[in-house]
Amino acid sequence: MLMLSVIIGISTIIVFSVFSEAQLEPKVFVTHSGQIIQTSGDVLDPLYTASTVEFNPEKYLRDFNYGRISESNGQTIREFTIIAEDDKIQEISPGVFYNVWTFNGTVPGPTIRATEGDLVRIHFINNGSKSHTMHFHGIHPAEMDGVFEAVGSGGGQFTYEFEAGPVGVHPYHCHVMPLEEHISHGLYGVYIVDPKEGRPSADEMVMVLNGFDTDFDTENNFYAANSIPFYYQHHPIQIKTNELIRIYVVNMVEFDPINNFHLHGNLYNYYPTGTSTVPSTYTDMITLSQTERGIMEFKYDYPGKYLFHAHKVEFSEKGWVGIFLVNDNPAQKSQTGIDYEN
Ligand SMILES: [Cu+2]
Repeated sequence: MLMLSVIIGISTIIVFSVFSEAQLEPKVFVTHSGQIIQTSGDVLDPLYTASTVEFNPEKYLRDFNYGRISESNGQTIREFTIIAEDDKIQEISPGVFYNVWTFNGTVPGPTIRATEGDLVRIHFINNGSKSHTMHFHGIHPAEMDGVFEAVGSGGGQFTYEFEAGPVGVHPYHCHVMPLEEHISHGLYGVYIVDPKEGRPSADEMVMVLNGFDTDFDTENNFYAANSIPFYYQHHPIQIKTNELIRIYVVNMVEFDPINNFHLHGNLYNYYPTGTSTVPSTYTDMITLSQTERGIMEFKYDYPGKYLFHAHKVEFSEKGWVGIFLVNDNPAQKSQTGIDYEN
């Protein structure tokens, strides 16, 4: 008994002393742009922090935010309040905790959606410990670009206001230097501009391709569609045969020059940036550099389980892989004429 207590006591001291040193030690690294970054060495203990992020990729997938709507002189106004924070912890993979920087508490931030010509007004509040901004891709005045007007930490505010356009799918992200630090920690999201006449009805979803460098060596340790590695492999996305699927896909992976999207058992129409109503290609594989994005449209003829993943195999083996579970849709017969119900 005494022996056991001594062993437990010694191992506790060893484990916890190692643990505390690792937490307290600041780390210096050089970014790809040559900037030198020092981590604070602050103790952000996931077991005791109140700000642990619980992110639900299932909810995020089909969650579109249309803002608070009003009207002025016939123009629709959509207002959003976006709060930046940089002190949250997220369990990226079982047992791997990472300091995420968030817009409205999640990585990615909320999907902002408007129709071309609407007035988009973003009430931005920076509750972080560093300066942050919101830089939207799209067309807007220079002072709304979120680059030269850094919004100060601890409650700084800025109102971004611009007319929604052009039609398509665009990223938004913080644009404070060093950019790769602010982006790789998670300050990004998706901004969709719908055409006035709308698009054909579809089962719509958003996929942000992202990665996490959890050991600060400027290489990603995990990759995902929507932040949690392997999530949609373990929780397949339920869709139906012969139903139009529309995916707004945005690549936000930092550090790696390319990413890609391969779909199994099918091909998709691809609209780069979503700006044209005519697809540029019909394929099962696209390659995207950072912030490249587009709209994918497809239907499945046959029910069953189909993988989708990066065809950069390293990325798929580190988490960027998922499954579509195609359920038979009794309301419609397959184009092949086979009725799967019978
Ligand atoms: Cu920032």
